[in-house]
Amino acid sequence: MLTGAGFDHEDFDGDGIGGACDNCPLAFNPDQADSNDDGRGTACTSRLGGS
Ligand SMILES: [Ca+2]
Ligand SMILES: [Ca+2]
Repeated sequence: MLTGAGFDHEDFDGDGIGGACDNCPLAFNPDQADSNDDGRGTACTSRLGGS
């Protein structure tokens, strides 16, 4: 989806990625890393105990 820069959206975690584009809106992960490619940031999946 192309809704603009993405930085215009509210950035809940302050990582510079707008919530609409952030793969983990509530965790600071400016690299948007997604180690298991499930569409959710590693910063989120890791804290859920997934391995
Ligand atoms: Ca963010
Ligand atoms: Ca984030």
